[in-house]
Amino acid sequence: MTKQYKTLGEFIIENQDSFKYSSGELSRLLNGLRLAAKVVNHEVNKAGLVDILGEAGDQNIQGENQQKLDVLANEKFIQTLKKREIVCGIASEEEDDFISINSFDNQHQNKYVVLIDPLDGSSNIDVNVSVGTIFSIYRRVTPVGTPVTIEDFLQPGVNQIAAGYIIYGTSTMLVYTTGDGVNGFTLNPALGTFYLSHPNMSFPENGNIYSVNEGNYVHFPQGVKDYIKYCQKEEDDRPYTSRYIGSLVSDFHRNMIKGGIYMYPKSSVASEGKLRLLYECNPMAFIAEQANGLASDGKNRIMEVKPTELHQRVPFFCGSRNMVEKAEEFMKNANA
Ligand code: AHM
Ligand code: MG
Repeated sequence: MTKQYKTLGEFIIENQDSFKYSSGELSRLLNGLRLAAKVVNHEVNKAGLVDILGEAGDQNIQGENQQKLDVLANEKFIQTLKKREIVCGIASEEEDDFISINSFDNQHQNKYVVLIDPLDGSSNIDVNVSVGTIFSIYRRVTPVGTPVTIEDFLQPGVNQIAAGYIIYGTSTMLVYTTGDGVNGFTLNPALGTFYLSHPNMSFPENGNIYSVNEGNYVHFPQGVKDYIKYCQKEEDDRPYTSRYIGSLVSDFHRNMIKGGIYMYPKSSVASEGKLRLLYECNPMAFIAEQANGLASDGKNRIMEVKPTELHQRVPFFCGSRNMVEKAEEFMKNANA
């Protein structure tokens, strides 16, 4: 007999009581993200047909303009979230400013803000390599009934009530947490249904994979250079394996399953690194911590960094607990 897997829809409903706030609303919000993920997945899967279907800027057969996939993903997520009367504001890596949402009869009653990186690693699309969507959900801090403000978005990661990612890989998966562990769901494309395939995901405490863009080595702080040399040294269980896809979601996902560390340090050419605190690092940090891993800026817990601007960048070290602690130790010792 074939094993019966739980669907994402069933899982969301079954687990909504464990959520301390208005659970029905969060369920509807997660269902909205699930729907948008399926639409974006459909588009990402067609990416290789771009020469046939047309480049961004061309018109397709219906006379509609073709869009770049990251722009399209941005629109799909925003459209889907706007339709549900749950979200009062959205901030996206693709938008300069946050979007305030309110309908005439709603009077700013919605309680949640969503921060999203609609298609992370999108430079990988042209070469048929995995990309992802990253999302993060907070309760607003300004009073219900008033328009959403920047304060609602500039919250530290510890305030997140849910976060997740979708990986458009050899199979498409949605992985998320509401603060009660991490669960992964794989899409059956024939049925359009996500099934619980990876319950209670967890980083091994130790790993043997390090993921960093070593082309930037000369620009890294001394502590990072020292840690990389440590990873490469022939001693104990080392040298470790180097794996870097250049797509945060994919590198993170592999490291969570196999054990490893992902690093995007600051450097002499990028004083805060590259990754965005609000759209990339905080959600991945929440997932990492819920999966027994760690996320740090090299010294401090990522989720305690107080954001000062929407598109703020931050150095990022994330993954298996012992590996992140070891990297921090090297940075502390080198005082860099
Ligand atoms: P993006 O938001 O412009 O796609 O950039 C984020 C991506 C991450 O997914 C990835 O880990 C990193 O940039 C790769 O950067 P680099 O090419 O500098 O190594
Ligand atoms: Mg990104």
